[in-house]
Amino acid sequence: MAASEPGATPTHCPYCALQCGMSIAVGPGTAVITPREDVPANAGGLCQKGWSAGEMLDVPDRVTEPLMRVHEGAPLEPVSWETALDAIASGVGALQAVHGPDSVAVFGGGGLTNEKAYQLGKFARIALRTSQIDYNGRFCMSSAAAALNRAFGMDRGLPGPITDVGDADVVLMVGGNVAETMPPFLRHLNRMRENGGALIVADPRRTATARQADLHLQLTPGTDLALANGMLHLAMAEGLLDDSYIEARTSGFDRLRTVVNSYWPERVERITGVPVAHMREAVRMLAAGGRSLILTARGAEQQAQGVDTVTAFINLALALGLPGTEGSGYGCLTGQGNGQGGREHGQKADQLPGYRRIDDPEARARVAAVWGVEPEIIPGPGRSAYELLMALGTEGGPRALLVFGSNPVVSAPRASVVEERLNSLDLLVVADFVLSETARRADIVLPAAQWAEEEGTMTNLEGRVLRRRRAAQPPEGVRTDLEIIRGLAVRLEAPGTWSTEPEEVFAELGRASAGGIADYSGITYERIEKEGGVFWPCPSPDHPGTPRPFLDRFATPDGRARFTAVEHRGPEEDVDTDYPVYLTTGRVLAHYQSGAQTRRVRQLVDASPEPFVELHPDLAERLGVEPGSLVRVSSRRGVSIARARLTDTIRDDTVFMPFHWGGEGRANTLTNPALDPISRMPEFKVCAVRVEPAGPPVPEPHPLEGV
Ligand SMILES: Nc1nc2c(c(=O)[nH]1)N[C@H]1C(S)=C(S)[C@@H](COP(=O)(O)OP(=O)(O)OC[C@H]3O[C@@H](n4cnc5c(=O)[nH]c(N)nc54)[C@H](O)[C@@H]3O)O[C@H]1N2
Ligand SMILES: Nc1nc2c(c(=O)[nH]1)N[C@H]1C(S)=C(S)[C@@H](COP(=O)(O)OP(=O)(O)OC[C@H]3O[C@@H](n4cnc5c(=O)[nH]c(N)nc54)[C@H](O)[C@@H]3O)O[C@H]1N2
Ligand code: SF4
Ligand SMILES: [Mo]
Repeated sequence: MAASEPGATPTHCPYCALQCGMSIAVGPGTAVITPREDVPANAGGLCQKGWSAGEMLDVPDRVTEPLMRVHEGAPLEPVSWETALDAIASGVGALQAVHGPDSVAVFGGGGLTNEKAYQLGKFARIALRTSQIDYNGRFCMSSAAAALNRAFGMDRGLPGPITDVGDADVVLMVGGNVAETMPPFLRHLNRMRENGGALIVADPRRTATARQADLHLQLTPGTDLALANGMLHLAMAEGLLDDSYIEARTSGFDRLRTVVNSYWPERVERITGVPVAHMREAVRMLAAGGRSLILTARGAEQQAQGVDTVTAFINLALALGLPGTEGSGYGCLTGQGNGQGGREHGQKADQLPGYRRIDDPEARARVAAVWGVEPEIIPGPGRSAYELLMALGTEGGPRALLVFGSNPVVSAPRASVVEERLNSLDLLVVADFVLSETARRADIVLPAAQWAEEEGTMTNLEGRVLRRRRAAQPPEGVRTDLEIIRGLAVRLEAPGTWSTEPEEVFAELGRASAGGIADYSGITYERIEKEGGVFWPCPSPDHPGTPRPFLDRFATPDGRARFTAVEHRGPEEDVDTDYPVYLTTGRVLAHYQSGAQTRRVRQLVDASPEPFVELHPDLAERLGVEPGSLVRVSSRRGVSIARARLTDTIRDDTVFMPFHWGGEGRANTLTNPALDPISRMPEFKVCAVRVEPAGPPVPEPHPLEGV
């Protein structure tokens, strides 16, 4: 893989799961980024965030030395690494001596490289001996992951290479706004449409993605499950099912048929607001296409019925005979840079590396052997992310928390209570590049190296393992996460080896994953380099990798995909007279996640300086809200204030807020933490709010003021 500029290092973007290929040439105070043509995901494209990613490397308020408070309430002040790491080790030791191993918890992130995610999971289990570890992927991929496991026996985001999207005849995108969340993905959709293919989008908003669609299903938030069952009902009624496929490759259809019978079109139209004619047209298009893909993203998944919702779309795909055939199928759009790898190697509460279950005795024995410990010392499953955050500082809950790669003060649901829980801790440690809203509350902050300052691997949304390359040295005083973890493991006298060399850690991860579902044991840095990435599973050095895992059989015990009959339950919190409007939340192009990174990049702040509330002009008129004025949005959890942005692209019963900001415009002050019973995913995408004018139009803020 050649760099596109002499002296530039070929690598991948620090942000989302598309993992666009880019080359970066870092000089004193400058970083020049050029998109790579040789990476299929972006094929020469980048979004605004990718182009400006170099700026993050030397933001003025980058943390470059460890910070600590000498006592509670004191300001964060610089200390040496020795002081900081000793203080963490002794704090952890003291708490665990009195309250047991589970009094210390770990919170990871889907942006961490495979090596770091693996090492963090191992660190929690055998250095801290705690069961209390989970990560922000619980807020992201957990519903799709659980549904994929249930139906196919394996959780691989896309069913094949991303170029399949361009080769498709029809793509149904449910709750995904790739025009803003993965702009170069549009190249694939555009290629499909240039070849005569059609795009269908299901979203309560006519987003930049929906505007490109041939058909837009503008459903009520939280009603996707009913839509899927309704579409399957129509497919049955119109004789569009693939009976021989159902017979040969699936199980459980009969029970599903009974449930879906009651989703007659007019009933579904009433629930979803989508006209029957549109549903019928969508089903006919999907069934007629030679190659049809159904894709879901967070819009359909971040619901308290998210697992069943994804299951309902998988059911539809299976009934039409799509999964496990070349170029067709069901897939979910993974979100974070390493959202896929980050959910495979053991930072999840119930998981060991290789996508193994932590309660499986055989898995424990195998992983223990690689770690050089007795299986008995590996703890059992812990709490899911939101439940973990809620348990902090409570009777029997963790009293210390170590955060690597997340900013839950902005991104967790019902965030004001999350703040209270963090404040009640005896010890909060955050490893980050900057003082995020969460780091600002920490007792100890550890300055970590960034994407372009270290080596590692990322597994993109296709399931392709890629190499992230070092293009610059970290600033003096900054350490890599692997170095930080080692520093702590050694002080805690942990068993096993704690390499700080990513390639060595990757080789160990490979051994620990061998024989598991996500088997990386045949992948090496050299192969990734030579082959332009390797698709897992890849169980041996001579195995070619697996771009399309389900062509011959599904990963279930009998090789068949499983239908599961699912019923629409509706959102946990519906609108009523006190809270008469739906709130949904999501993303804008210029900002990434909690905004900790992108709110520090000038051109991104210029493009999108502040939080806002998107609402329909008719709703604004009913509420007496002027364009550009501040509105107060209240839910049963709290109140947020942000500028009103009027647009007729949103339903008039729904408002939308991006979640990229903390402070008074924080969307997550409002969101409902109702959890999916299986995945424990919070219902970020629908709750009930009241919207009121909060003042006259106000001037636009000064760029970077919101940092
Ligand atoms: N610019 C940008 N890009 C990103 C990120 C970012 O923060 N910023 N984050 C990355 C990550 S981690 C993720 S997970 C992905 C997320 O990528 P997406 O899933 O595309 O992003 P969202 O904006 O969260 O949600 C997508 C759409 O769901 C719609 N929606 C809301 N409620 C519902 C509903 O009930 N049903 C349906 N069908 N749709 C609904 C919203 O209107 C929104 O347009 O993006 C990745 N890329
Ligand atoms: N209302 C609402 N809330 C949501 C969502 C939504 O759609 N609506 N989406 C949810 C989703 S899908 C997600 S993924 C979460 C994400 O939300 P967060 O977990 O808060 O994600 P980030 O903002 O990416 O936080 C990453 C933090 O870690 C730092 N960091 C990045 N890389 C590294 C690293 O390699 N090492 C270390 N030590 N630090 C690092 C960054 O500077 C940043 O402060 O938000 C969820 N919250
Ligand atoms: S689409 Fe995602 S990976 Fe590509 S440049 Fe933008 S943020 Fe980076
Ligand atoms: Mo995400």
